[in-house]
Amino acid sequence: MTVADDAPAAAPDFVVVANRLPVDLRTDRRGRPRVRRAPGGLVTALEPVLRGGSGAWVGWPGGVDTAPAPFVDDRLALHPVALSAQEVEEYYEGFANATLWPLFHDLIVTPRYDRRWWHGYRAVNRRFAEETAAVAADGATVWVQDYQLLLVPRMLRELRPDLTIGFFLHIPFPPTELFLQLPWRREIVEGMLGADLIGFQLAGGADNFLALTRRLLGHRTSRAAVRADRPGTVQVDARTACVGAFPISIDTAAVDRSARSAANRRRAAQLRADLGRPGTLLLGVDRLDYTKGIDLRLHALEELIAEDRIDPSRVSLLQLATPSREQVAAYEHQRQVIEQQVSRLNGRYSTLAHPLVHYIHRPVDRQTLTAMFTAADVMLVTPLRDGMNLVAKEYVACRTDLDGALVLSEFAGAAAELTQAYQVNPHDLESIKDAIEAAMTVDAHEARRRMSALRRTVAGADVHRWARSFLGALHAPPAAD
Ligand code: GDG
Repeated sequence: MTVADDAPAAAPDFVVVANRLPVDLRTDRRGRPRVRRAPGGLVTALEPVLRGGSGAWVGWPGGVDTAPAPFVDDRLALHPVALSAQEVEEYYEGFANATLWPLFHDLIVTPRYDRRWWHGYRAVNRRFAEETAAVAADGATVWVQDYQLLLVPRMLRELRPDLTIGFFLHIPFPPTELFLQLPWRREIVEGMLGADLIGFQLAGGADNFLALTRRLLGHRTSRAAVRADRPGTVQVDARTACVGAFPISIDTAAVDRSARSAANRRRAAQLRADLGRPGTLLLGVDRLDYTKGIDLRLHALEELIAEDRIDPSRVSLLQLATPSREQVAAYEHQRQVIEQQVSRLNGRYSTLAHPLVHYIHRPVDRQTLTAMFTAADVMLVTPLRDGMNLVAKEYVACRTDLDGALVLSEFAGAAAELTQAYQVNPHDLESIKDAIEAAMTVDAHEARRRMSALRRTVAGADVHRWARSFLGALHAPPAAD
């Protein structure tokens, strides 16, 4: 569709605020702006709520300096927030992805504390808050997403005290000792406390946040540790903010359906044939990010081969590493490390008929991804730190045949639920090697037992339940301590 389709009508009573709009903006051959829906987990989860009443989404459309006027796409009102090249550098690449991202992932790389970036971050957060304040209906519900927008809840509350404001953090929330490094720690915590409900993936993150509000701001909090079914509370002046754990998930039924289709089975079989029918197909699917531990699994594979525990002529590793944040230096460095490892492994062990590592550094479509999950014998998810990791859940949802084994880092949020996976400590290379070997050699009965249990977990807690439980808690009065 072209962008100027139609303008939003009534003021929305439910507004999602996220760094990105759920669309890609492009220009067609005649230079006209076009939008293409870019469906992600969040859109799927919120679709019923957004379309049920009058819903809107505020976010950056990507690109610099240009943003179309607000428009409606398939009954969803989209409100683009334009960013200049300098704002992208300071707010997005800088403060969000080179300060907060490494700090919240336990300092895997050293965060940079740059005052210029901080000022850019604050200014862009203010723009998001102002746009949202101008859009939302009287008494509307607003759901702010993730670490790019930590200041928005408070800014929005000051502009529009009539709103009900929820905030959800998709990445881990670090322990107090790490968080306190941040020069602007007070403003960030006060920013988050502007929400009525502050949601984390795990109870551990919620507990870290409660401890921080006590220590840094001296707020009174509920003493009990947060459980999934019982949020904690923080007393912010006369107001009570709730703090809870809401582990995100996937649209399990939809993934299961597409995995079962005859077309997907054909694609998966074709994929294995194209890869030379390896005895065992290992798979990694990640954004190319230093938190994901892609280098660790390559290292583990190299040692397993060197120790004669894996026969390189019988195994293939398919590694999809989608380009991500390429302007940030640490990402460029991680790419070099991974690509050197892939070359070394292939140089040493590939034959003309059988490449050991198939490395793809570009995005693939969802159908291809589903076929990869369906075709792979062992899925490798080895992050050093990860808020949840949806790839692990998607793999499980695709294993309708109950085959396949999941190697999963203890430091991924998903490990709390996926206890039947082969769990590893990613800091311990021997533990990764042992788990890969165990997953490759497990007998069929044990493999099916584990996969059935994993599938029950992922079926029982899908993304619709996640959205319902967050929004339910947002509208429930805080429980007494
Ligand atoms: C953050 C948190 C948390 C990947 N490559 C392609 C592609 N993907 C899809 C995957 C999956 C999604 O992207 C990645 O989600 P993850 O959860 O694995 O990781 P992050 O991007 O780091 O997400 C994370 C999440 O937010 C949600 O709260 O779980 O911890 O870091 O769905 O399948 N999809 C397509 N082509 C690709 O090439 N179509």
